[in-house]
Amino acid sequence: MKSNSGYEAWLRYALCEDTELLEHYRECTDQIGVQPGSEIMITAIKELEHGIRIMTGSRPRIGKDNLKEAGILIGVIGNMPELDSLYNGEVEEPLLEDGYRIRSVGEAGRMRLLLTSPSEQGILYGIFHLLRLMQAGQRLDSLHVKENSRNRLRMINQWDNMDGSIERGYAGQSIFYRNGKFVTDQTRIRDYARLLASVGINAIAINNVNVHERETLLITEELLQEVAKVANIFRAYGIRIYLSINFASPCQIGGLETADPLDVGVRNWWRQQAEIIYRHVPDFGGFLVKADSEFRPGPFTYGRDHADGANMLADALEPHGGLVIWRCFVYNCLQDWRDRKTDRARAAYDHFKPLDGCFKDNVLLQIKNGPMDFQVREPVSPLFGGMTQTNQMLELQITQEYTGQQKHLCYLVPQWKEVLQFNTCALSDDRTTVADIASGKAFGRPVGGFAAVSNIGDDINWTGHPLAQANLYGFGRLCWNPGLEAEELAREWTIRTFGGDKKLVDTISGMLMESWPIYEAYNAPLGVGWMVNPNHHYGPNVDGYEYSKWGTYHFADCSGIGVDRTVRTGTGYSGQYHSPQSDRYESLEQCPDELLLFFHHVPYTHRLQSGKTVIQHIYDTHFEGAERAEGLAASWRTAEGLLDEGVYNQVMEKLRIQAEHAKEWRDIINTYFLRKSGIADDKQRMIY
Ligand code: GCW
Repeated sequence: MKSNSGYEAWLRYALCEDTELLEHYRECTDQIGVQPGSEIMITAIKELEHGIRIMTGSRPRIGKDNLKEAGILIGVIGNMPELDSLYNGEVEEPLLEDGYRIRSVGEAGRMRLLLTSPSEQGILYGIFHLLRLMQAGQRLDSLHVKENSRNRLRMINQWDNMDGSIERGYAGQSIFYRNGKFVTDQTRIRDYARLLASVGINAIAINNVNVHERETLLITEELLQEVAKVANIFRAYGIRIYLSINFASPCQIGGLETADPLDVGVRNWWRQQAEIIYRHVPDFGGFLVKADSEFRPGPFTYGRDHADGANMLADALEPHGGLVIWRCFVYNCLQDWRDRKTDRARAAYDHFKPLDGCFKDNVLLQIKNGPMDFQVREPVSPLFGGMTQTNQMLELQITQEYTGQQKHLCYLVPQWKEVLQFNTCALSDDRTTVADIASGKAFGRPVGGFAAVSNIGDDINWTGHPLAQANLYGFGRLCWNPGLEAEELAREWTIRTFGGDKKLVDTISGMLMESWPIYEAYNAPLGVGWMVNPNHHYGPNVDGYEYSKWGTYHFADCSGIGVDRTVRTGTGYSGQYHSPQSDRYESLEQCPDELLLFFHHVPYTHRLQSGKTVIQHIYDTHFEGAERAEGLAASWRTAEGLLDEGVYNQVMEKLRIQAEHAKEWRDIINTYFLRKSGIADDKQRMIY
């Protein structure tokens, strides 16, 4: 078995072991006809050649002179008459710009494969699709593939700092920066671009949204040449560069007295800055902005609102086709823990709902999946469905800040699927889901998409935990098609990374699929969140955030627990949803068990819909969660010998740590609630 450092991730090709299939692949791929193209087409053909050479063991002949005998014809629609003539012009839904078709045409013995798209970018995605099929051992003689992405923006956010650190990073240092400079050897950046393009990502913000002093200079001549070099690398893979900007730049680096978005001097400064940026990076994507949030500067300093701020930047970028992606993570981060009126969960909606329709068409609001901050479980942000005249993007977190920090296995795709499928009930029709709102489809917006905070660093396997790669993979595939199922993606990633051994694929995809429920079971109960150690957010600390300024409370006392967010007697947060969702959350009887403590303060003896009391649910889930974490290690043992020993041992060690730590979660949370409530565990299990 080839040694597997994890570096190749899911683009790990291996010689096809099925002789008949190998013969079939060789027949199809030995002659490939392509039209010459630009750098993305060159990238695409290089990828195709690389994959075919390894999976068939022979180098395909690729060129423009063999179109007659070629088994595969690849070209942009209109650039290759041979290819266009072979399409019998069936009337189909048109291909979007980066969509693609793969068709098997002709009769047995003389099958040909046609791969076409309106753009070279679509050809690149089509080629990665074809290679994915070959990795999965699919025959190529009856393909009828037509793919259009559901999202125009499919974006990664790097929270990388130029000193080489990564905020909330758990996989080593940044692959982009060291000691205030861009790294000189950019091989890893290219390999990262390749991985991202292979799952359809087409945009990346390359610096932390908390823009510190050095990173503020990324939009200046001093660093733009370096930015341009990185932009060139990503451009070859169809990925556009964005920069997180510091709203106070006009003061900090522009020598102005103010950063007031309505000040003419400030507006001109940003316009000039945009000119400079686009001279270096002609296809620069735009700005990602965290403003008036967690001590970052913003329009509030000048008594302006966030539409003033975003639109000022949008004016500067508009002549160049740039976008402003403005984050909605805005809340009072100096709350007094005694104050029961201020509710952090309400903040984003209270700030932005009144501004619906006030943003320019090249502004998108980037909204975290939940109102708090990437907890193991949160309700969907009511901003989705709350705003119908504003471009939006969904922000997810792939890096596992609150979900085990790549020490614990936690496959997040099932969580993301729940978010994407959530019906906001914003329109009378039956489904106004987060997926359709974020993509722009629900309200006919000109632009939309998904973004996520990356989980990679310079660890050789990119993500620290070898199996955490499945989260980066799953995010990219869901950006392209939110309809893909979590289990299908788990299996797809496993096969491409570890090969197709059925027992191995069943084991790993099974572990991935149960890992989020297991993690949730031993974590904060019933959606209340925040029972973590302050600052680093790792490990159990039930009162870690109970007296903090961050609005992160559970209000547990001797008789009950939970946050009353009802309209009737609480903070009124549940009223930010459309009916019937608002009624469901408002009602003690109808509120889903898994979110009960997010919306209600209840006695420990309150009976859940499951029939259990809250306190017994806490004990049962924490004992069960720790047991099932132990079970992950047992499952993994059955994979020994079926994959690279180094990877096997690395994952085994992570699972051992996780099982130990799950016990810590179990015992600390159970002990806390036994002592607080005085209510014994029905099953008299060991609690300290
Ligand atoms: O997730 C939290 C993190 C911060 C992060 C912030 C944000 C980049 O604790 O590290 O800052 O929210 O999303 O801006």
